[in-house]
This record gives sequence, C-alpha cells and structure tokens, in this order.
Amino acid sequence: MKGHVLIKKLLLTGATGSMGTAIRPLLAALAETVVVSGRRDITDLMPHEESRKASLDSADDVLRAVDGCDAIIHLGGYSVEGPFHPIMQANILGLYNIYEAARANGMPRILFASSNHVVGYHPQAEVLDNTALPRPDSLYGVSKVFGEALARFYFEKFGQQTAILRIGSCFDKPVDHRMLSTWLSYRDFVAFARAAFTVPVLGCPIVYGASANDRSFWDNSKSNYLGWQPQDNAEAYLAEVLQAVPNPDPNDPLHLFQGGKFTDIPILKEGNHD
Ligand code: 15L
Repeated sequence: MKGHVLIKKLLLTGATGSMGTAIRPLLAALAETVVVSGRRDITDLMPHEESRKASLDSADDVLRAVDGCDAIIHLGGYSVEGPFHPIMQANILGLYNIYEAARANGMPRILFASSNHVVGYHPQAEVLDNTALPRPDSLYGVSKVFGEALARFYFEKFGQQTAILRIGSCFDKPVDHRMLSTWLSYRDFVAFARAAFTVPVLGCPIVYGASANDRSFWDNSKSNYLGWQPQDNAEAYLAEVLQAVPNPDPNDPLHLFQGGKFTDIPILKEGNHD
C-alpha cells in the first residue's frame, strides 16, 4: 500500500459525519497520515490517523487543524437544509476560516464538498455541465454557491487550487429513483480525491460528483483532464430500488427537480429543526 501513498498529511474535515466515517479507511491509500477532524474528538483512530478536534467557526481551531497538512478534503459543515444561522456559521464563516488557514499554510490543494443542491431547481430532464447557472434549492444550496464563489476567488487572487465537487448522493448504495441518477460511491469519491491531488495542474474546476450512472443528470466532459474515471453504476441496484419504491409519483418534487425533496422544504427557523 505504501507505494500508493501520495500525500504526507491529509486533513479530512467532517470526519465524524456519515460520509467522513465511511471514507476514513479508504484514505490510507492516499496519505501517510490522515488528520481526522470534527466537532468532537475522535478516539477510534486507525494507525494512519491523528485527531484534531475543531469547530469550523473558530479561526484558531481551523488553523490548528490545517497546520502542516499538504492536502485538504473539506466535507465539514452543515450538510442538509436547516435554519440560516448554523448554516452561515459552518458553511460561510467556516469555509472562510478554511481558506484563510490554507493561505497561511502554503496553500495545500483543497477538495471542497459542494453539492448538487447548488443546481437543485434545474429539472431532472436537463443534462447539465459545469457552465450551468446556479439554481439553489435551499439555504444550504445557497451556502454552497457561496463556497464555490469563495474557492474561485482564492484561486483568482492567490492561485489556491481547489477541486469543487458538486456531490450528488454519496451513500453506501442508491435507495430511491432519484439516486439512480445522483449516486456517488465511496470508492469513486476517493478516486476523485486521488485525481484532484495528483493531476499536475488542478486549477479550480467544478465537477459533478456522481458515479458512472446510466441515468446521470450531469456531463463532466469539461473536466476530463483530471483523468477521473468513476467505476460504479447505480443501475446495478435497479432491482432493489424498484422493489423498495415500486411506483414513484412523477409529480413528486423528488422526481421533478435535480435537488429532489430539498425543493419542497420551507424556510426553517431555529428550533424547528433537529
Ligand atoms: C446533499 O448535499 C446532502 O449532504 C446529502 O445528505 C443528500 O441529501 C444529498 O445532497 C442528495 O441530494 O441526495
């Protein structure tokens, strides 16, 4: 495995979330040490891991997390729709803290976990490439539009390189009809990280994070230069999905818009959300 290690110290934020937890074991192939960071201390460390607890809204915490890292996978933040204030703290202030800490630490490459909810109001019938206009479907989606703009700004002003990955649905497997289009397997995500951290010149591309799904809504041909070739295809789960959800309602927002259910969530107020 050592032969495949590319990075000395890789920071993974959001390491306590469901996606972070699932990909942790796979990151041993990318880096000698993975600094796993979340809002609580991580104690079940693997031999290649080190824990650095950080709250994204604290510039000092984030500086300590980024210190000495030569690549960053930034999954941390608020990852669903919610009230504005916590989204702002984690995804706006928190992301600014990440970029400032990176700037103070020699500008390691960043993989920024953006989301399909940046373009969630585009109809499912459309195929989008990375020139599509943002049509966010939630305050969460709006915060990711900010994140993409911040990444671009640090690239233009300082040359900070970021892979902006508009993740579809990164779970163990697709569980509904929409996910037959949006599913991203964990191993395809890690292969994307490998491509982003090894391509000689990364720049600041926007890429849709989906496996090689037959029903994908997205066209990544403008970022072929990254050499990322996803291997999995949600179609392999078609029978399972049809069994679980036999007759999807075509008028359900889940099937009308790329962002699915997020288009149907009202503005949530503090205390309204768990
Ligand atoms: C996201 O951005 C969320 O983080 C995730 O929980 C899913 O809802 C996903 O999008 C999706 O659209 O399936």
